Amino acid sequence: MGMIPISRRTKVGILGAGPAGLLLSQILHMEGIDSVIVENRSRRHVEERVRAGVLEQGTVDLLHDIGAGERMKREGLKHHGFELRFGGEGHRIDMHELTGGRCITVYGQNEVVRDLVDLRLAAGGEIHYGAEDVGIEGFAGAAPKIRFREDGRDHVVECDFIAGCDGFHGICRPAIPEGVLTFYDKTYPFGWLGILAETAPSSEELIYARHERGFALHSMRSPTVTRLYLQCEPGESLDAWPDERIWDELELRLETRAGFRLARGRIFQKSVTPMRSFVTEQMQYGRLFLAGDAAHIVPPTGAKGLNLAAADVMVLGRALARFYGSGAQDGLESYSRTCLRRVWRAQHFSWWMTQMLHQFPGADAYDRARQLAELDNIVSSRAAAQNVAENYSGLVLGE
Ligand code: FAS
Ligand code: PHB
Repeated sequence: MGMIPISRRTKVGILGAGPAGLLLSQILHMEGIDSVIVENRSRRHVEERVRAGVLEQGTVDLLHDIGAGERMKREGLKHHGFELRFGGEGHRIDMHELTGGRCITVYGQNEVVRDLVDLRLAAGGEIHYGAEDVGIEGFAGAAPKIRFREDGRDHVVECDFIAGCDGFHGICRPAIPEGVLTFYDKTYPFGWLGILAETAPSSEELIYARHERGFALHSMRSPTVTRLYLQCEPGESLDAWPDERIWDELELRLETRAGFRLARGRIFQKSVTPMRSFVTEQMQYGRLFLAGDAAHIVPPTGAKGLNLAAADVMVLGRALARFYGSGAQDGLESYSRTCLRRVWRAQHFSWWMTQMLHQFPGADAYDRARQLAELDNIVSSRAAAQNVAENYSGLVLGE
């Protein structure tokens, strides 16, 4: 006879120990609400996965509010502006001045994840890493369950709600019955080849460069590690990009008439990210709530992915706290509507930055001249620059 599953009860069952799942678990903990996280990869894999690097003001404030801001305060790089580079010239967008004091902090997503995992485990938080055969059920009614196997044993987590924080390739969104959700999906005819290199950044701030040869982005992780991206074919093979070719191409695309020099160093991480815009409506079904990449994807040109995940779980955490505090369900019922307003704002901004800065196959001379005119407008109109600065540093949307 099969072993009886190990069963346990919690208020909120969370799938995924990425930024969304960990942030939600800590937000709930601060409200005295119990949760369990089930993650199918190892702790090491999730903590070492290199992804986003830019935190909006709102995300930084949230991390401080939930007690996860100490190391970020010490090691994060606070930036008041960034550069748009095109036609061989650089133009600084002074976010701080244009938004009345908002700025961004450069701090790797994997560092945020590390800080949150340490915080959760120190507070006795329950995270099941390496869970196998993860499944969810009962979320259409009032008895949701998460099932998984761990160390050869079956486990069941009985909960009041399930938070689907399991990313774009997770199981929660597909678990919602066919025909219930509406999907908005756009793929781009290019990807980003990203590298981490052991060299001091060649610029204090980020540089977004539009160049005839293709887009390039200069970012960083610390005073000794530079993060760089260049536009490439969507399914590009890393074999086609030996280090020398990467550096030469980045140097060409980041060139300025003043003779910008790009410092080189040992490349210790390389990856190709496909570019996609995707939205799920609604972001909830019964007692299942989707948050972060499980519900939406943006091209990283606007540095919104991680920040949208944080915004979703701030709304969900507040709604669950209201429910457990007073029984009121209004926050839960309006969760999707509240999140989707910000999601669509970030979708537009990310699409707009992407279409303005990348070379599109099939674009003609008119398209290229229009891109340059759009960029010229941003760097010559205060109102246009203000719009970019507000969206990039993160809108404070009244909810
Ligand atoms: P995540 O995908 O981070 O986390 C989901 C978690 O769920 C993962 O740990 C996964 O292992 C787990 N999971 C999946 N299936 C499961 C299952 N069946 N059971 C249990 N757990 C399961 N954003 C930027 O702003 N800038 C960038 O440069 C950038 N680069 C990116 C590069 C890549 C390759 C990718 C994929 C994304 C990138 N993003 C970037 C976006 C990224 O930062 C996401 O927005 C962010 O990770 C969203 O966090 P989560 O919603 O927590 O999803
Ligand atoms: C990063 O540093 O990884 C980064 C910065 C800005 C972006 C995307 C990625 O828009």
